[in-house]
Amino acid sequence: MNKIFLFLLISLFFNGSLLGQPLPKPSARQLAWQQLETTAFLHFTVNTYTDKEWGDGTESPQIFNPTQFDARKIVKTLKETGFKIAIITAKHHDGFCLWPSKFTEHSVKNSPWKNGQGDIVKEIADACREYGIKFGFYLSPWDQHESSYGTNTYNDFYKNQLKELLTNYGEVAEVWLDGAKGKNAKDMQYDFNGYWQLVRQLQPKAVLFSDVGPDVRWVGNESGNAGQTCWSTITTTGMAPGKADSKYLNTGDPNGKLWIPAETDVSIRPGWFYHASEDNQVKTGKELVNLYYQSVGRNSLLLLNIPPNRQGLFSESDTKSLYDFRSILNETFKNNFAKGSANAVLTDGQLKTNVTVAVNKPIEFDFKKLITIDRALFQENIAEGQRVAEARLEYWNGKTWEKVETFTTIGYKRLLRFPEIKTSKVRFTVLQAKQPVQLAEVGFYKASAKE
Ligand code: FUL
Repeated sequence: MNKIFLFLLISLFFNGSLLGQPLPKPSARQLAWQQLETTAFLHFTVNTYTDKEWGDGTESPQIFNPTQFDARKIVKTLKETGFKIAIITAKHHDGFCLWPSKFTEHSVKNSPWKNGQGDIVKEIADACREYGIKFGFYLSPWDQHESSYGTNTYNDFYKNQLKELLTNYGEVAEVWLDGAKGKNAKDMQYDFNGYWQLVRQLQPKAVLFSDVGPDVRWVGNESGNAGQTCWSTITTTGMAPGKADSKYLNTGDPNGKLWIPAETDVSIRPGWFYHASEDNQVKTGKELVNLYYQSVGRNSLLLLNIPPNRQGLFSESDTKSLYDFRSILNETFKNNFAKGSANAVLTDGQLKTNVTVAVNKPIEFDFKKLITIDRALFQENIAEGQRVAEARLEYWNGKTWEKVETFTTIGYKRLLRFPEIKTSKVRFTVLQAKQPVQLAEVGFYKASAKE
């Protein structure tokens, strides 16, 4: 057999196509993570008591005293408002540990809270298990308290802490590794590969977040805005946590070699930590819904931070916004007009049952009566990679097809918001794609009046 023919045969076998490079695809843990959609961050530490956003490591553990801390109450609220994971700041840049680490005295064990016998991380992890949501933690590599910081020994210290968190608190679904570092921080090389190996070895199901993955990347801003174009693929050559182009992270790269989807972290308040002075700046349910469209609706995930207050509870205003947020979303997405208007696999809620769509071959959705809609949903079967590069939605105005919107990427989920239209049918056309599109889900809705 001639060599070229053999090569073509092998690539056909492995790629299923001769169209080009095989598409990057998510791992099982990435696929499960993407489907969580709304996830919660809990920023809590000595900053809550000093009214700072970044502590400097000199804070006394004596100031940490959340007298009414109630993990079950916090997690119950998250569960009831549709959050699928809670990620707690086990240690922020100030180095104070919310669990009684054996490797430092700078922790809850030297605080008055529960006479030094308490463990915030454990209570959150236990509550997550009780209410059936996933648990994750943030462990800042930058540590302003620990004296070994800036030397190689610090990498061992960090790994020891990581090991405690990975072994003593049950299943961990996400590990959040922040690349942030103050300008005056001592220079040091973090052993990222060593950290990651430990996570893989001790919690193989956990996804690892850092600015540039390996499993999940930063969306490039803290305002809750994924790119209008958002690819789940990037190429990380020359990048590292804290050293990446935020614009590139925001949109991803259609030619990216690795599957590293974007996570949109944003706070319900101006700051990440609780400050009484921001009590009147809590985002409303309606504003949170807008963030949902800008993150989940653009092939990303919403990681919403709700910081516990000094008592150790969510403030009432924050809780109210969470319930409003969920009730608006439930109302908007209750009735899918696509049901019964096309192939049933497009509304069965499953990625793996899908319809293959070729470029420039419209699919029609015939509602058989006039309906009013102002929202649309599209999902690709991302298990086989992200394929749509450009698509168009049109509606029948009684005489001809009129454009609703032309857009770029879909990926796991794309939500469109447009002014109300009355129509009896719409059609969807893929204009550009990397490979034949596996369209998994479609929805047409009339938004809640509360949006
Ligand atoms: C940043 C940190 O510096 C902020 O304090 C916050 O934790 C945010 C989520 O990540 O890099």
